[in-house]
Amino acid sequence: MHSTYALSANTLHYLELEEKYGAHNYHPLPVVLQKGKGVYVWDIDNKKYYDFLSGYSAVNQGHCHPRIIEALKEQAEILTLTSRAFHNNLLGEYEAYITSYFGYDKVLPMNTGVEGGETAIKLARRWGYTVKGIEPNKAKIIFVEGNFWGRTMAAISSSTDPSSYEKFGPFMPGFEVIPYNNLIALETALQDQNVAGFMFEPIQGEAGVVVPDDGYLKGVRALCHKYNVLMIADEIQTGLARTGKMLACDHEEIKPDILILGKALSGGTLPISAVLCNDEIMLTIKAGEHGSTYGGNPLACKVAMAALQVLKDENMCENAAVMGELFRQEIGKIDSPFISTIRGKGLLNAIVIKHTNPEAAWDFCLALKDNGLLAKPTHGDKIRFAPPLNINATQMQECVSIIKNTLHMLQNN
Ligand code: IF1
Repeated sequence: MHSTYALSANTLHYLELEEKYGAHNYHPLPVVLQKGKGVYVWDIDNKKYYDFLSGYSAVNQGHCHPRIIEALKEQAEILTLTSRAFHNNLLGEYEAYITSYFGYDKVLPMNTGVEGGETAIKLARRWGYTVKGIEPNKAKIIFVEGNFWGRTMAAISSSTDPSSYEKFGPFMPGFEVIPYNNLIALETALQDQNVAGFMFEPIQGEAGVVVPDDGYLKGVRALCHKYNVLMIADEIQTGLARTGKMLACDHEEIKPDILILGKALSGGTLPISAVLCNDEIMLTIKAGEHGSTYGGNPLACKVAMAALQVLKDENMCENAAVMGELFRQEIGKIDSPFISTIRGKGLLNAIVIKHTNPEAAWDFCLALKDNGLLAKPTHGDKIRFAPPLNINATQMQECVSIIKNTLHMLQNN
């Protein structure tokens, strides 16, 4: 099947601008968005779509959530950035708020998700040397195959995806990669006394929404305790109500030693990330040893508190759980030879497309776009379905119909 629609001249104009003046480091769907509200976005020709990507889970609260935008606007007119050379009147308030929200002694505020990951690794290495007693420069961090935590040199050094790391070497030493969802491999790796931390996503996002077996998280928790290794959970994508619980780790009632948050911490308004842990770990980094110009700025502090409060006040965990169940149930009922799998938790879901044409998932997303729903394929055959968490049942049923009808088109071509 191939797409039969034509792009508007207006759309082509924006595509050409980016093509000519921007780096070619992305391959977006050919849709140019100009407005968003809740679960909807509009393109430059005013066509309305359901957003089933939610900015890779950065807009869990929905586009331009009024309370988050109000916090942003209000604080933008008062004070936006002081740097950490001075104190500001919102940092302490935010730190108290977020640590009590998640139950940790302390927080270290950063900006992008990948900086959160970098920070977690620095904390684990420092803890390894100063608390666990690892010999200088011997600390190891264990990762899992299929991990994704960003684009910095450290992040790609742990990657098993050639499109992330190829021709960017040399890489960061002290990293080891083991299979995901495999507690035997983890136990073997943790026996090495030089291991300081195990960093992983409770559900793998980029890998195509890979949900580990029940009991994996509990098993990881127990093994990390047994071998005195820090359990580092990257909840940048899975956290903040996305999977139907505030954190994906909550599904197995376990608490990581280091928790990394990002994306929806700002509801999609600006880059805000956070690393949370207890004093034994956090206080190993002293003044002048880590930080960032924008980390903990008053604008971010104000926005993050609003973004977190909205998740609770609007029962987004519960809604994500119920709507996710509905989505998987309804998609599961569709009789199509082109769906080989539907999987996920809460509103972090993916279907795997089975088709002789390797472009089928991409073409399917183009057709979904024409029918008013935006989603993006990953790794060729997987499509992530992750709408904002305030989607309601009527809207979800309409989206299921769009997906169903689009699948029929795929069949007929
Ligand atoms: C891109 C996927 C999502 C992440 C986890 C850290 C980060 C990410 C678990 C880094 C970022 C992104 C970035 C984006 C694509 C994307 C993604 F397709 F790769 F899998 F979300 F689904 N940990 N994920 O998922 O956060 O530094 O970007 O703020 O284009 O690279 P960041």
